[in-house]
Amino acid sequence: MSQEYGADQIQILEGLEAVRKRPGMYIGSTSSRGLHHLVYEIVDNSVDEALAGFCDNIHVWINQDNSITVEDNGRGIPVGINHKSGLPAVEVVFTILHAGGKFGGGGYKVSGGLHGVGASVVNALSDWLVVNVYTEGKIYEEKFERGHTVEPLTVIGECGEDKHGTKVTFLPDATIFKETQEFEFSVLRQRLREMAFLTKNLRIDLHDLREGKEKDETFHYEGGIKEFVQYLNKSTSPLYDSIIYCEGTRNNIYVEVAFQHNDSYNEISASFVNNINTPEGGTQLTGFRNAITKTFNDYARANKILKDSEENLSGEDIREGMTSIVSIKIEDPQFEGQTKQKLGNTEARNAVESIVTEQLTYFLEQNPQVAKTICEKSIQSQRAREAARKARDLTRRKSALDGMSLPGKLADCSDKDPKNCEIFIVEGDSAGGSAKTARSRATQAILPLRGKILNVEKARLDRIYGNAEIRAMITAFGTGIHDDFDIEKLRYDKIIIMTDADVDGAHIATLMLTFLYRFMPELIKQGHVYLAQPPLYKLEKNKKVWYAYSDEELSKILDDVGRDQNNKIQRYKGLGEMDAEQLWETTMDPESRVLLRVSMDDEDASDINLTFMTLMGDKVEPRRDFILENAKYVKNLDI
Ligand code: TSJ
Repeated sequence: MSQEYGADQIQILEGLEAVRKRPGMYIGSTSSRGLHHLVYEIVDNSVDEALAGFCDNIHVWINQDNSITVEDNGRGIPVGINHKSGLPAVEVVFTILHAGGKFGGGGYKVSGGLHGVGASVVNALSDWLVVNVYTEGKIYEEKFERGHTVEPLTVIGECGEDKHGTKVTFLPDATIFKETQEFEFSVLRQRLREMAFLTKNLRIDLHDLREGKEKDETFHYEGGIKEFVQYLNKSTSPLYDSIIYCEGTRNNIYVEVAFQHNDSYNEISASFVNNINTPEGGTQLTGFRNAITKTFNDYARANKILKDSEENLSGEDIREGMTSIVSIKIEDPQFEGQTKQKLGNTEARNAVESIVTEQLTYFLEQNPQVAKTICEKSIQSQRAREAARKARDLTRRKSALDGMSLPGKLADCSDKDPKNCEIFIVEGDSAGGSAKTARSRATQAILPLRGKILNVEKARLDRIYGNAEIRAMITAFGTGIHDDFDIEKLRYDKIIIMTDADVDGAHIATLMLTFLYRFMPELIKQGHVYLAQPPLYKLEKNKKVWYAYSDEELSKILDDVGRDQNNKIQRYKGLGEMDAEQLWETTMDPESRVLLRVSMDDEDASDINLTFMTLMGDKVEPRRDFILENAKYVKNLDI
């Protein structure tokens, strides 16, 4: 017995050392993303307890010292001795790799992809960690440092018999998370909100206790994913009031879907398995799509909305402008694909398909007005798609015939090696004129665009293809779009969006980014898209000139040169106020300019999808926030 105990101890040490040696293998990375992942790992355990029906409140605190506390009101991690190891079960959870979920058995577990590696990984990557269990009137405590027990499990006090739950506090190890140890409220908020949407009746409270950042937020959605859809559609105009909702259990798979159409032309869909996002979808999504395609076509035929002679509505037509959430809970999820983010269980497809077909058929019969609205919208989409196909075929044939005629407004560069070339997309004809004069002809091309470009979130494909500015960009870049996209054909290494440094400019840049994101996302993913940074101020003093790109920079310069009446300060309201020489010096000259590269990693894609959708609605302010807050811009210093 004691020998066995010793052997287990050695195994424990090896496990935790492995985690510290290769943290990336267990939590993806040691960047900010990995740091936040620690919190999700812990919270997932409490959410499991909620899914099992024993917990309805979770608190998360960001403490003053940047440690994190997570507390739930569940049953408490068992404190009894685990037979195999001779250790208290709670100690096993924190010290043995992959021990999570080994006992207790049954039920749906939040686990898949990177998740579910468990509390021992968080423990191994924490400078220190304290766990408290409240059960049967007693408060238990155990303390760890870098994964090793430093104070064994002991009873440290008493609590009311009614109190029960688990509390974990940990400080991430700064020697592992070298890049940053600082948690971001907004990042935690995003994930915790999602968790609350996906777990009806679970209340999650997030508290920031850090000095100057004190904040509290509660996430509690009795409507669950119905409220999720409402939230995603909040900045659009829904086409009808109801949120269509189906729920049921088949073959031990719990299925929930909710959807609603809005006045945009994009489909927004997110699917989850055991509360884990599956950006690549999988069988559950296939089941959902099959069900709605079949059910709407059957309804439209039966009610003569679609004539016998007319073609079936395609799935795409029905899903145009649809916001949907598919969430299932399954005991043994199988994740497939390169990134293990795609559900493979075929029984999930059958469960979703049959539940949705059954309940949606009933809903449509009960709500003929809503049914008619969706069918008619789908028929319009079908017609627009047909028109778009014709327009697209026409442009394809045209480019094949005349060998791609470049847009008339484009001032192209002379160098034919794309690696050396860049294109400036410039807001307005007058700024475009200055840019054409200023540029370095060999390597810099200029494409001026008139006014605000079309918001592709708000237009159907036929209109998008018909839009002159958008066609100009597509032909100038050379890559084609969507299925035709070929990065090898890219004619410029850098696509630089150059707009005024004001709210309108930021809006135009966002519209441009939206177009690129929807039609040529690879350009962003592969880092070819940049934002130019025109200066905000020009300071002249004693025949010398300084440019400042922010208010802080201006005041720094003023500190240096002194604040007196010899200072001539000009605030640039737009690119048009600069002459060609100034524009070159401050914004275009590769030797002196500052560019921001627009970045997006694959893992972010689904979040960004949701973000775009909520931001491309009718309000201007949130769009601007997108530019300032949500997009990740990497300052590119070596260009
Ligand atoms: F994983 C963890 F240790 F980090 C952690 C676990 C952290 C936090 C904040 C909470 C939890 C947790 C675990 N909350 N609730 C539970 N529940 C159990 O571990 C549990 C309790 C009872 C039984 C049983 O079968 O009686 C089974 C389990 C899994």
